[in-house]
Amino acid sequence: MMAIPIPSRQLFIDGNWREPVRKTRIPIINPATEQIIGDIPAATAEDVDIAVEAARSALARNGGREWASASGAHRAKYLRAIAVKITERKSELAKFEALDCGKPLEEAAWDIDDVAACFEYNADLAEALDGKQKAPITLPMETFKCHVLKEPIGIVGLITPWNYPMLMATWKVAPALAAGCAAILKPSELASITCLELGEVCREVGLPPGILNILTGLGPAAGAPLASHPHVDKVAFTGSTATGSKIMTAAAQLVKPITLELGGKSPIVVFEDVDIDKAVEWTIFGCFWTNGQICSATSRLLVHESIADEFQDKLVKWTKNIKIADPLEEGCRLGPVVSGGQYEKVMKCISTAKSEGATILCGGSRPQHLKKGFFLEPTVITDVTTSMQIWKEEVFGPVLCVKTFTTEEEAIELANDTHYGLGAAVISKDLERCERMTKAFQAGIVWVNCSQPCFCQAPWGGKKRSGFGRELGEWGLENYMNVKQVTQYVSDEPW
Ligand code: TXE
Repeated sequence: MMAIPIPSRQLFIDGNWREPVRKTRIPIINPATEQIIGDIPAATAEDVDIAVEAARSALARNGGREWASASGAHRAKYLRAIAVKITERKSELAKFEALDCGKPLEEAAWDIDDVAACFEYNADLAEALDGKQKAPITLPMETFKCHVLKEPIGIVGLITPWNYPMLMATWKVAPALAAGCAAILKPSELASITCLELGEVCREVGLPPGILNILTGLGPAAGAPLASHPHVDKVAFTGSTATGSKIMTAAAQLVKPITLELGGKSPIVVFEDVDIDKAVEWTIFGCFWTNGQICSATSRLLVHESIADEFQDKLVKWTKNIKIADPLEEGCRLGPVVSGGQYEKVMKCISTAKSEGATILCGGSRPQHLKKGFFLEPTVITDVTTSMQIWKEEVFGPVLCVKTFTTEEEAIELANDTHYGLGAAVISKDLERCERMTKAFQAGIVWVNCSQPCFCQAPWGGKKRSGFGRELGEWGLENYMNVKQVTQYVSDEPW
């Protein structure tokens, strides 16, 4: 495949490209080759101040009529134009994504489709918002009339991770803009190329300057000052639980609303009545898709003991057949993990599991045929106990741990034996049982007879240490709006 040049961009502030105040840049490393393929600007607190000022001016222009208090239909036009441009550039953006974070090109192309669909969907929501304003509320006294106004929250800081770089940014940017907010996006320093291209798309469609600003850079240097900025009215974050906790601490100082989408250690429970082939397929997809780097990956398999041997044999056989290759290579199903640091982290999780007494059924090493790049084999681990780190902690790599169960009650107990609560899956032909499991799972998302499908119409988010708040669907838009109660005294009689 032909090499494609990575555009050299600056920070996107006030509708234009602007060099960071400290003029420093961060290299982009292709995780499949370990080569430097470009660089991104490194923003610091000074750039955050400039971007926040641009956002404030943008919201104040023409008394707010240009954006925040314009109609939803007006804002929707920009969102639709962004979706069109992204679709036009789909194959190039997908390649950037594959080069930057190592996901197979085919998966990256699905992501770009989802990005465009999410902008379109939020355009629909923005239009519908106009008809929902001034919704009357029935009061018990006729002397008063009451209605509700939905207003944009203001300036929002959006801090996003590297596993779905453009899509995770879009989950936040699209509803924030639909609601009428001005946004400052801080993508992950490990994968920022497509987020910067979103800036170029916004410039091309003529989005009013300052409505979306994009600051690439390191977490503590660029993300932290954004989260704690007094003029940033809300922060939405997706990333690790440790960083989410820091953001919550900073937000607490200013009583700033936040939404957090954090890590997970989601279970997939497979009962004895399943079609084993299909269940193995969902198990593999649920854990190894996007190289296992998904917050909702169903990385703890609970399989009924009566089918465990047959299930495990197939699982191992099929896992060994997964094609590991450069993400741009035809037929690649598993690329490298995102960085050297992530590679070390995953390898350490595997060696700790071994030292704690678990058994590696397959994988656990670097694939022999790939000498460069942060590649690791998809790994299945058994003989796992509930006190082991591999059972408890998020690995964020292609690593599945397996345990058996005998009763439904035991399955529920094991499934919920985690301080996370993002996703959970159940595979069974007994739909009543699936319904019982659905209610029992302590998770924000439940998959029945599947794992991982995600639609921009349906709410996404977790409980426990996986965070709080919901993205996507109408819930995603609500994240970026305040509800204002308006009560009017309408009687001529004295009160
Ligand atoms: O995450 P961070 P990292 C998990 C996964 C992974 C681990 C570390 O287990 O191995 O996190 O990955 C920004 N103030 N997930 O280090 O630090 C950072 O620049 C403000 C799960 O990449 O959480 C980036 O933009 N911002 C996850 C974003 O936070 C800060 C996806 C996420 O980075 C900051 C990614 C600070 N002090 C990793 N420090 C998921 N749930 O999908 C960092 N950042």
